[in-house]
Amino acid sequence: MSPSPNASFGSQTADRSFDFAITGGTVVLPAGPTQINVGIKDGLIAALSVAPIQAHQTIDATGHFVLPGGVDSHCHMDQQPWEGRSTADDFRTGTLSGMCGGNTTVIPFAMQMRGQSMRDVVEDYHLRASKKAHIDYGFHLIVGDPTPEVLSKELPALIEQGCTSIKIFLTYEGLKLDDYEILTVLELARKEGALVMVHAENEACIRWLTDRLLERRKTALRYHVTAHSDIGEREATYRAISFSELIETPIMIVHVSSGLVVEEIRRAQARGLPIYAETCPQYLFLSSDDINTADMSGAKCVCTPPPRDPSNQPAMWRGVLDGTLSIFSSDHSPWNYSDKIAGGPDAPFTDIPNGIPGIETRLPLLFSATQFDAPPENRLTLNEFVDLTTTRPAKLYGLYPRKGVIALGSDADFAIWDPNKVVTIRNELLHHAVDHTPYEGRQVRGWPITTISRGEIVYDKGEVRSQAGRGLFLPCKRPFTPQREPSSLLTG
Ligand code: DUC
Ligand code: ZN
Ligand code: ZN
Repeated sequence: MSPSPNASFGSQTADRSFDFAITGGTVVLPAGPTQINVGIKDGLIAALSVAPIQAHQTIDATGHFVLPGGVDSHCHMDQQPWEGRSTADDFRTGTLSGMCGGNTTVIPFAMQMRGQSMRDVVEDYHLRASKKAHIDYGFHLIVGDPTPEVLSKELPALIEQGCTSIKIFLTYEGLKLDDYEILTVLELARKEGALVMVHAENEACIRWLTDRLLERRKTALRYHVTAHSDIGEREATYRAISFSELIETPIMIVHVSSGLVVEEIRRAQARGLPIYAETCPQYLFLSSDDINTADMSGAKCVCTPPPRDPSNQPAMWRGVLDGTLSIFSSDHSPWNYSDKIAGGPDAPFTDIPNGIPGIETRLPLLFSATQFDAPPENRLTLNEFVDLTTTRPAKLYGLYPRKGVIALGSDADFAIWDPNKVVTIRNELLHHAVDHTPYEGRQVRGWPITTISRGEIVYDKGEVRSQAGRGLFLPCKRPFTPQREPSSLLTG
């Protein structure tokens, strides 16, 4: 396989049985990268053939890699204001940015706070997303108030309608659930075959550390990392694992940031527990050094949990390479820098909104690192790259095989990569509405130059060809078999 530049469009007239063909590329099939042509009809993959394919329109992908369109299963857009401040991306700019970064599917969150009806919240998100999304989307449900009505009526109905994953928080005033509430949500997920995603940080550890740091006037940005200790993250992870074990239902620990937590998850998985885990670019490509700046620019890298000390990174990479961490998503949280530093240069770390943008840079950062930059023993095959970023998220959130794979009958969603394109990441290249990227100035090799969604070229070499509102809501299947019997602790 020796890639050469310039995929180009052409048209053929002989046999018009396919709407569209992708020819000449190295196509990443589940069985491995294969020199094969792809035929598309009615938005679906209709042929995979070494023989030539005739179609109305052909894209020549010679020298390029043809990957399934990325599935970013953790991103925030159009979320309601948080503590009086709003994020920059709505569904229009958030999905546009994802699409230009090689994704064809996103799963953002519909967030319920205390006192809100989950059903009303989701209806509102549907309204906004359906008018603005460029690519297809599902919703995870953030459950901030698991009342009996929500647990017995609203959630079962929403799961039936295709919102089959639930995020819960073990920290944050207004969102965090107590231990009893967590158990009731897990119980519901078991009954319904849904997956619970856990934001695992210990609230009391954060509050105690924050209070003591502020008493000592330790207010600089770097104390954000101290306040959100990895010990507190590990405790909450262990608690969530224990609850999952007690209720006997799988969970997903999201945005794992530290080697301590990876170890805890590995131990649980070694005991045979169905514990899944996700990490994100900020825990592999940023560190606490990026927050510890003399000026406020470190606020660009403040997120929760925070990027850890650089000495932590080898353990994170080990977790990716040995499969303990099975999903790599962006956790795109699009705060503007201007909002992050609105409190002025002396604002304490507690004043900085948590979260960083990254939906468009997620895939190129990992591609470059794992195909070229890492030492050979730390590289991933193309299939492993696709699994982490695309196939496993589609499987675990009930979208496979419609999404996440190049196979007959799947949606014709592709990202065509130029593996030799060298890009210096600059915020002005990106399509989000955020005023910065934490990866400004970083050079990567390999870039998704063309995105195809349901057989439509929506982005090609810098040109946006899609319309806001073309994205479809994706009802997700239940990822697990519903268990009508309660946990064996009650039936044994
Ligand atoms: N949790 C997330 O999932 N994203 C951003 C911030 C947070 O706390
Ligand atoms: Zn979270
Ligand atoms: Zn998030």
